[in-house]
Amino acid sequence: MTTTTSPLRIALIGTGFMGRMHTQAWRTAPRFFDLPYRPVPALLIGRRPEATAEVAARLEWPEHSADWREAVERDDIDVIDICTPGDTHAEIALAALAAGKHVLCEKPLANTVAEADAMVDAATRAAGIAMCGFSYRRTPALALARELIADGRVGEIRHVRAQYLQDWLSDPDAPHTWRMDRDRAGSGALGDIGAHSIDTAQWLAGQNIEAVSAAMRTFVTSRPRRGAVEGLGGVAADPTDRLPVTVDDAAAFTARFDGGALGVFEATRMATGRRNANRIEISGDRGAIAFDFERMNELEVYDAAADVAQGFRRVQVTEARHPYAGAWWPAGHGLGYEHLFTHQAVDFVRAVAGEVPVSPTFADAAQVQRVLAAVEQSAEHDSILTPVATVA
Ligand code: SOE
Repeated sequence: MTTTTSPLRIALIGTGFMGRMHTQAWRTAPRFFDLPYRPVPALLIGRRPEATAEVAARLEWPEHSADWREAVERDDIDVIDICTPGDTHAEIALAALAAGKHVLCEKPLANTVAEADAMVDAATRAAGIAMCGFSYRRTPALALARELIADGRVGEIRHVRAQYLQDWLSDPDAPHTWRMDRDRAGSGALGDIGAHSIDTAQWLAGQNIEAVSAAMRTFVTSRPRRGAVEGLGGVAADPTDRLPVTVDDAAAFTARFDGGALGVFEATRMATGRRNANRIEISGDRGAIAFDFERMNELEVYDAAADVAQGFRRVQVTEARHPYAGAWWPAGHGLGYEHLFTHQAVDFVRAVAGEVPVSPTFADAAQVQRVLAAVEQSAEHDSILTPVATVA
């Protein structure tokens, strides 16, 4: 089979890191995977007309606009791809779903549980599909881990340990961006990267988190206004001209899962030396798996029944039989971060055609949103943390 010529016309909203990443994904997907529709990047939307025109020209979007409503109203657009900060997700998604579009929405789904619930409700009634962009589900090694766990290779799950460690905010003069503004981003490290850990954990374990106990911290409470954009943050304009940081820099919590597992989570953008260490380890009575995105082509697997060569085996997840890997390069040649988004585009197009289930659904993402809210609520109420000094 090859990709059909039936087009699926995409309007993408957002010209930042994720907008560029999704653009690449829509273009690459049909070049490496056989798809039931051919994704066609049709319309790029950005708030700032000049900058949007520049990005559109560079990334070869045939049309661009400053008004996302144009994308929703046009009959020749099939998919609305939302790559904007969280404060706009709900409004755009609700309008897009009401207009019969298919929607792909970046994570976290929304800034509040109420918004997330409204999005789930709209998705339930919509003609189009609605998927949330928890991209790490599309890491071949994690998809393999899920297969192994579903196959019973880990057995009854007892422990989930997840850390998402970055360090791009460890410098107190790293500039202020929308990711440090609660009104725009909802929360900080918790929603930006902790949300990935929560989604991955629930998806791998097949269990939902039902209770948490949390502590959160903002180490740097103001940051200089941004000058040039560079990497995730950028370069400060004037270090003395500072804006308040209204989100967390780090969050840590323990969790109880509804299937009996115990979880320990940490999310921080201040783990010096850790650039993008999205790690998870799951231990069961028959074995365990461990993953670190900084070695994304590998999965560590432990089989408790093996009577020789005990210890974790480091499996290279690059064989043609491994999830997604067969579409790419010869074994051992490996993939990178952008491939997750290509796989996400592939699964989205296949879900539009009904070939695979939508994953994660808006309902899955709303469950993550509930956990985020519970973590914040727990961290706000210090009483949930037992002060060690008070114990007699
Ligand atoms: C920034 O922390 C960020 O780009 C997240 O927003 C992404 O979701 C994550 O995949 C990488 O880091």
